[in-house]
Parts: sequence; structure tokens; C-alpha cells
Amino acid sequence: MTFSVGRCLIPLCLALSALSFASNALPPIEINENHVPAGILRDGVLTVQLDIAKGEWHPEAEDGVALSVYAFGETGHPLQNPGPLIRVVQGTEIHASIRNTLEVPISVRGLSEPNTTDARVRVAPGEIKEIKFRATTPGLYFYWGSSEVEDVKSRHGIDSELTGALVVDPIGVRADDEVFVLEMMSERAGPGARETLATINGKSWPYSQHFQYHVGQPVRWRWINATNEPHSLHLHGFYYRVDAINRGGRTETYEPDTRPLVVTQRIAQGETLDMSWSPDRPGQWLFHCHMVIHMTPPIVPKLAGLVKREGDNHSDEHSNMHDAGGMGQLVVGITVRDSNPARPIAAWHADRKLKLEISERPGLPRYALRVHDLAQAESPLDKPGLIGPPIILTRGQPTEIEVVNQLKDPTAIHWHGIELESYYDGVPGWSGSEKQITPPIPPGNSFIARMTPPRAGTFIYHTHWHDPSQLTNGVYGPLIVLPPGDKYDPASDLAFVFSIGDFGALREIALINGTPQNKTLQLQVGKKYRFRLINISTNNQAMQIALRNSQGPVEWRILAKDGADLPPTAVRTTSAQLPVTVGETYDVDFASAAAQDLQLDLLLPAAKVHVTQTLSFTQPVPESTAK
Ligand SMILES: [Cu+2]
Repeated sequence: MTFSVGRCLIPLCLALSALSFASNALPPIEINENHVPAGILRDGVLTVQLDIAKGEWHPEAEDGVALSVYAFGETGHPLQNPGPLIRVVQGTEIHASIRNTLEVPISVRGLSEPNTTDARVRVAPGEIKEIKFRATTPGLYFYWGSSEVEDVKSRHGIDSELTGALVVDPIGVRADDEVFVLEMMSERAGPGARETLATINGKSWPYSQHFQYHVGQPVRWRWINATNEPHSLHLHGFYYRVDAINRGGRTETYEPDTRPLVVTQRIAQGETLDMSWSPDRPGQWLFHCHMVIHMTPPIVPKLAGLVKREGDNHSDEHSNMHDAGGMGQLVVGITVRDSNPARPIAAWHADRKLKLEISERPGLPRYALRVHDLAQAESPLDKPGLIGPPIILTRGQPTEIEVVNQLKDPTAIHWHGIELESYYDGVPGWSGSEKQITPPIPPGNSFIARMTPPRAGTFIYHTHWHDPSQLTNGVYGPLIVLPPGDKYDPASDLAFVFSIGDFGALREIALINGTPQNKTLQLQVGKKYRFRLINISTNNQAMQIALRNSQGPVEWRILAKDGADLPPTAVRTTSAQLPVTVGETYDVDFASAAAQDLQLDLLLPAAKVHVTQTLSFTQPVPESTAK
């Protein structure tokens, strides 16, 4: 995978060519993968001495772009990003000191008994403050500093990297885990920020951590969102369990059998997430934020005052990005090896063959998708809609889908949520194995994806070509897997795909099934409907989907999330308003007892966006009078 000159013009190179400053010899900031706890533990007391200083941080290659930022360090040791890991067993007394070497005062939060996260220590320039507390509640927490703001949601600029993890382990239980700190520098706080540099344990993809696991290995990952935006964390190829979420100092821990089973989970600012999973297939996999703005190369020109770089070494920088695959920021790579390489490879025979044609068309959206079942050789291709048509598969049926690229640009299709072989997962330049890496599909070429979906549910197929124009011009659609024997009934099984369209001068517009102006759907009173709700927008992690009458939300039943059925005890009738984040799917069912018009609403409250689809329920016409 190489970058064209055109690609180089967009993100980092712009910052680099515009800004070349001589270094003013700041101390280096080392990357911290949170494997080694800081401080000295003696007689149940952890003593840790922290410094706050300005240093030089390399979020990509060690000889790549450099930023001068505030960072924590342990006294006598290099500065670190994220800051020193404070990790103790429940009941440990923590004696911390914070020395502020900056010329501005810094407020530090989170160094306190967990669940009292409001406790704040203000450290004046040159001052040393002492803090003593006992860590009594097991969980995942963080401490953070700022020279300007009182809320992590508002933190930005030079303060952004002042974060460290605080882990309190239960007595006698020390899980083998990884602790990740998400940090993000932006020119300002809030969802409108376009220049972002988001990192995982201080590095942006492809310099972020790369994990090697073997098939069957239990994996426990723990995430801290210390950024000023929520993120939507998506695992390729496998489901994961949500073990615990800490919201504002209060940890919600799930019993083993009620842990949500997901492929995508939203984590808001200040929240922490414990997750566990285990790969059951080898290959090259990804875990990433599904917001396009956080999984493509960083855009940092507006962070100008912070960018420091010695010399002018563009060609090196350029080559360093060769492995990026068009991605950047919040992405980690995972290589899973089969511990039994002698395992026989099952012979492949496709019971069903489909063709997915992607072509260009005049007007908007720019791309047209058609699906063709090769067993029905004579069936004419349907007229393309505004998004891709539903692809209907059967659980357990080996299926081939030939993706035919009739575009002028390369593409790649990811089968989001499907547990399949890595080579067919659709991340060009990454999926597959060291021997066989998934290629992009060049113009005029095709790629045959194989899958035998093990689970019936609602999934997504979407472009994984890292250029937002395909994702905002219809290169996605619902991927529906039915149990064997079930027949797809489009009259009662309705997919609603929520996305963002790039409408040229009008720019971004929220869409339901590819349009902001939906025709009324005529439905029947008393009939049970399955609604498949899919958010495949670019960055809209805060979408709310509601079904409402004039009084407010009605009630529906949530059946499944991300294609996985909820356990029977978790299926219950709820108020019909649901956050559905980027890359999430939900299945709900609903029946209307009376004739009425309801609104299926896509809401983005902060952006004051409201797109609606009317569902008009009427009494069915009796058969005798129907013609
Ligand atoms: Cu994100």
C-alpha cells in the first residue's frame, strides 16, 4: 500500500510542510503502554511522585511529527504519555505528590478515592502538592490535568495529553489485561472540531500497539476515554462482552450471563469500559473507533503552536505512513495465530453465489449498488436505490459474494459484524494473513468474499475504502441473515439505515434509507413488524432513533443488538427511543393496536437535526373486499 501525492496533501504532510520549527530542547515524552506501575509500594502504602512538565511528544514514528505538550512523569524518570500508571490492590493507601514545573497553574482531578471524582487539586507554578487517599473500590479510573478547563469534555490543545490510568484491583484477583488510554488533541473541544489527533496509549495508527494472540486465548481489554468526544469502539471479526462501564465514578458491572454481547460499543467522555473476548479464527483483525474522523490520518495544522519538528524530513514521514492503509488515529492491529497450524482446512463449496455491482451514476448519491443472485440467471438487476439493497443470507449457508468494482477508484467492502475468515473481512492492505493480504479492488476488477454466517441477525455491508466520499454516497446497505427455513418478507421485515449524505453545497445531511424526505410507509394495524435499525453514518455517534406519536415515544421490544439476539431474560418492552451509535444495529419488534400515524425519527439533539419517516397504520382491508 502506498500513498499517492494527492493523499499526502490532505493530513499530516500539510502540517509538516507548513510548520518546521527548530527544537527548543524540550525533554522527550516516552510512550506508556501501561504495563509497569509507578511508585514504591511498602507496607500497604504506595508512594508516587509525579511531575508536570512540557515535553516533546511523537504521536507517530519516533522521528516523525513532534508536538510540545504538557505531560506527567514520575520524578526522576522521563515524562510519559499517557502519564504514569497508578495500579494498586484494593485497600492500598496512596500517597502522591504533584510537582508543577510549568509557568501556569494546573488543576488535577481523579487522584482521590474513586467515586469522588470531583475532588480537585490545584497546583500553582513551582508548587508541590501532597495527596493521600485509600483506594477502596476496585475498577478502572483515570487522573487528568488541565491549565484551563474544569471538565474533560472541554479539554483541548496543549492540555490534552495530561492523563494517566488509575487501576484498583480486587484483592487476590489480578487479571491479565491491557489498559488503554484514549486521548485526543483538537483545536477546540466539541463535536465540530475537525482537526484532531486521537491516540491510543500515546500513539496513532499505524504506530499504535499491535497485539499477537493465539486462537482461543482469553483477552481482557480496558479502555479509558479521556478525550473530549465519545467514541464508538468496533471489533472486526468477533463479538466482545462488555464486563463493566464506569460512568462518572459509578461502575456498572454486569453479571457474567448478562454481559452485553456486541461488536460496537459507545464510550462517552470520561467513561471507562472493560471488555473481554477471545478470537476463534486466525488472521489479521482490527479494533477501532468507527467514526471516520477518528480512524483516518490525523489533521493537525490548526494545532500549529504545538507542532515542533526538527529539520525537514518529509520523505521519511511519507514512507513511515506507507503501512497505514489509509487509516490513522484510533486503530489497533491484532494478529491471531492458530496454535494448531496442522488443523485441516475445510474444503470450500458455495451453496449460493451473489454478485454485488458498484457503479457510478450521474447526480447524487454518486454510486449505485445492485445485488444479483446468480442462481436466478434471468432475473434483471433491480433499479438501484439510494443506498445498497438488502443482502439476504441464510445462517449456516456457505455463500460467495462477488464484489464488482465499476468505479473509477478502488474500493473494498467490509461485512460488519459477520464472523468470517480474515481474508474476506475487507480491510485492504491489512485483512488476511502474512501470506495473503486482502487487496483493494481496483477499478474494473472484482473480489469474491466467502462467508458462512454462524448467526442470524442484522449486519451491515459497507465500504472500508478510507475515503469518506464512498461512505457518504451510498456504498453500504443492510446485511440480513435469516435462520434456515425463514423466508425474507419485505412487507413485515423493514430495515432502516441511518446515514450521512454528502450533498455537495448542502454538505452533510442525515438520511433514512438514503433520503431526508421519506414517503409515508403504509402498514397494517395488528401485524407484528420487525424493524432493523442501522447507523452507518460517518461520525454521528450520538444518533437517537425513536418511534413516536404526538405524545412521545410509543413502546417497542428490543430483540437483538449488533446481530446477536438478546438473551430471553433481557428482551423487554421499552420506550421506543434508543441511542444507536455509528456501527451499531438493533432489531426491535412492534405492532400497532390502533389505526394511527407514527413517526420514526432520527434525532441528533446537539446538532438540532431531525429527520423523520411516517409509518401510517391502517386496518387491513378484509380479503373478501380486496381485489
Ligand atoms: Cu472516535
